[in-house]
Amino acid sequence: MNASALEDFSTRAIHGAYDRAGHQGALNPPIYWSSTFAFDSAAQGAARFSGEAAGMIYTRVTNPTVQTLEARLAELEGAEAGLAFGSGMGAIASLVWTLLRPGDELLVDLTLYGCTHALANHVLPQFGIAVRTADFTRPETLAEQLGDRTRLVLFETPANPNMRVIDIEAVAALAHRLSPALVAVDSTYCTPYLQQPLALGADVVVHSLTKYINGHGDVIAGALLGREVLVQQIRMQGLKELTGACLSPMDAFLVLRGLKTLALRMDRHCQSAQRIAERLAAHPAVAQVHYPGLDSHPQHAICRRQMRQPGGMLSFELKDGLEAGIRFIDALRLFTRAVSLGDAESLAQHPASMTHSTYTPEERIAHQIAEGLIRLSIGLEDADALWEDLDRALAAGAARLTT
Ligand code: 4LM
Repeated sequence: MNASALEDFSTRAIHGAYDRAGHQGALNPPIYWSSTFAFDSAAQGAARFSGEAAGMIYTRVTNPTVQTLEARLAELEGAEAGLAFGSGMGAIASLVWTLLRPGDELLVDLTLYGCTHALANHVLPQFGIAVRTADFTRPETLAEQLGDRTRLVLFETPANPNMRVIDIEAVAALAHRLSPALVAVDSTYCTPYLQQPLALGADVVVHSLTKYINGHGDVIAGALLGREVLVQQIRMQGLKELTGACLSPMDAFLVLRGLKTLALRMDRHCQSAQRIAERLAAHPAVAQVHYPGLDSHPQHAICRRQMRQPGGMLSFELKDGLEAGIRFIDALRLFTRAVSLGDAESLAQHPASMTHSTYTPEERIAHQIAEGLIRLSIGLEDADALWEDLDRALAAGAARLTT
């Protein structure tokens, strides 16, 4: 959290991987609004296809604006290479379809974003891929789930929506010792500003750029960062042939624009989330607050070690349970009732019936997603105004019970 690291991050987020000299001095990377690119000769086209010559082919594979975003993200994440996608799910699907074959095993944490959970636990088994689940907050329980057939280990930290924090270094070391698996971390909640999984031993980082990295609620996008050879394999199989989930040049431009203010925005999200988490934890109607910046969080020490700050997301449960929670959500005025996260606008949603409705009720119990859990994405509005809204909605949630 020192000042020079912050400055260095912001400088790279604003200037990284873009040379104005090649673009007539344009301050911002131009939007290359073209689906295809001309070859000077048949031989040049063939050489680009075979990989012998660099250069553009077709925007599903690469595009100069998208390439600038990929290179800038790689620089920020400390990766050899990056690959952008049309959504976070596009990135995750391209990763798993490239790496996994029938007979392979995927090991995932208990808690994943609802659609990642559905892909792993409901879809992949239909294609002969065995999916194992473990509680990654207890790395000692992972050993029995890892073996020669484990090809990929995938987890989020902090996990959506219950904010469990996973020790990346411990899990990566164990996975590499006991299996040939690649370790992939979905770092969407953190962005490279708060957490650097590759430096802690992970092989791949995935992001939904839709969230904090774009930050303005106007783009759906994803990315994957890792070693050059792996990224190229996923580009030419997962992205080009399996999912086709490419990012549009306009959306790449918007994400590059959002990236410029990422550090500033994250500082504000984190500061406000910490204040709100503390006030919620002290409120008599609240049973439990899940925020890694609180001393009471079970992985508070790991958060302090692994994250620059504890992030802008939190979730909580009310003493009066689900019905009070629904009344609370309906009473909000400044918070927007919506899924997604990381926008300027504060958002509130009910995971069990919304983002995590892909889990069966039995799975939600087994995977530690409480029916009454409420998730907040703390935006960039004034923190006191946000608290006023929450405080009033908490009173409204409780009031109905007594009448
Ligand atoms: C949400 N999340 O939680 P795209 N990884 C994580 C996520 O939270 C998400 C994705 C990947 C939510 C969306 C509605 C940790 C999404 C998927 O939405 O495909 O960019 O990212 O509210």
